[in-house]
Amino acid sequence: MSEDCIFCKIINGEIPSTVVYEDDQVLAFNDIDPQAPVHVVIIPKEHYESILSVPAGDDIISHIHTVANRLVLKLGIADSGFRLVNNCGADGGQTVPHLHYHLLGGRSMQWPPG
Ligand code: DGP
Repeated sequence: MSEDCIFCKIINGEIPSTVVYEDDQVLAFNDIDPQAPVHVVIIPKEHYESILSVPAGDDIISHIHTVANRLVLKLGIADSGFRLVNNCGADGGQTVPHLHYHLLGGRSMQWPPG
């Protein structure tokens, strides 16, 4: 846990969120500013500042992808397609310094992203 981290506060219930999935390693909740009909944020319960902070051999990224697969089925976006995004660092568009993946679906996506 990191004291000033918004996502750590969501994990410990200090900040409310709409949780769509939880297990001992991750929490997934609806984004406060959805960019698509489905926009879920998937985070590890352990505080890593970004993907660069994850130690080699840690299986958290693999687990997040497994959870994303479950969620696309649960949320009905498996057939139409979806996007799983990790923003890393300032130029990557990361605004919350707690590792997270965005799961977006329910509309057609554009490429390249802005
Ligand atoms: P990023 O820009 O990749 O760091 O994405 C951070 C996302 O987190 C952004 O889409 C908005 C979301 N977010 C920030 N604060 C909160 C919050 O308090 N509650 C929820 N549900 N989402 C939040």
